[in-house]
Amino acid sequence: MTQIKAFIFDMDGVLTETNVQHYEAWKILGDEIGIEINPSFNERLKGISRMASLNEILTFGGKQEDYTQAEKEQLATKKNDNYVKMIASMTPDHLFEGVKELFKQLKERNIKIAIGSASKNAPKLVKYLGIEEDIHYIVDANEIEKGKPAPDTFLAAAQAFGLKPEECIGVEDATAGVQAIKSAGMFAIGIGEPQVLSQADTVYKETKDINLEEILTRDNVLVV
Ligand code: B16
Ligand code: MG
Repeated sequence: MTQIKAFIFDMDGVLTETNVQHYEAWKILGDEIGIEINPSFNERLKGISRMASLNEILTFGGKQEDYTQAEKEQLATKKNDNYVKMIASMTPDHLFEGVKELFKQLKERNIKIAIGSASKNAPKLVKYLGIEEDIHYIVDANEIEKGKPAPDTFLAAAQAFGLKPEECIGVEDATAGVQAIKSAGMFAIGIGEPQVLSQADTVYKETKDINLEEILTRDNVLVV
């Protein structure tokens, strides 16, 4: 029996939705470099880093060899500048339903709360969403060498709290993210469709559906 001491939440698709803005910003960049992306292709970009997303787009357009690393950095910065402008209008109203209540339940149980997002803009989003005071630790995506599906993002949060992976639960909406949680050796809560997130230990359709009692009383995760 392991006592759960921390929850590590992904941001996009778990606490709020920034997928629309990411897509819009990539679409603008794609149009500029002659690669037309569509919503179905965009699904591949969920949960992966900015540079990994750009590489996916370039490969999709058959232009993976056309740019130097320095040029790619410039393209990624251009996309990010647009994205940052787009999310600047976000407010606490954009926080998904049920998140505040879940945070409250976790706090009552002295369970720490971390953000384990692939986004380098996570601190900005935490501020816009008005949840700064609820979050004990934000993983700095700039410091993560191997992004999701590698376990590093989730392990960084556990390490910051001085906890073992089995004392942490990760929450993710992307397959790459669920893979990251599982390879970190943590219990994985998926948000979305069970068929898509088949590697997760349990899946809820939306964040508001998470039943903390149900999770913490499972045989493999028991709060004592
Ligand atoms: P940035 P998450 C991810 O957020 C997004 O799902 C993904 O589309 C994006 O490329 C990535 O953050 C990096 O974001 O460009 O802001 O650093 O789901 O890991 O919270
Ligand atoms: Mg996500």
